[in-house]
Amino acid sequence: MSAKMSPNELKSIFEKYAAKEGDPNQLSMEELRQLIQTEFPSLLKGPNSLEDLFKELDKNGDGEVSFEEFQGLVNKLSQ
Ligand SMILES: [Ca+2]
Ligand SMILES: [Ca+2]
Repeated sequence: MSAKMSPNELKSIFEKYAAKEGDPNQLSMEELRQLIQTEFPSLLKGPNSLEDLFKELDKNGDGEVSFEEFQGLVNKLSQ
């Protein structure tokens, strides 16, 4: 596996955006949008829409993305 980011970098990015609104430990759709557009804009250039990405990351379907769920993004980044 060749993730470009260390777990610490990923964690600090997650916390920066997750704290913007609502639960500071969960990313809402809007927070994820800001995170992706700012940090990983290349993820939205392919066939994936933000909604597809959000649904894919939100494994338990509660409408928010936890840090554990967010780590699924690492797999996409290393593809
Ligand atoms: Ca939040
Ligand atoms: Ca979730």
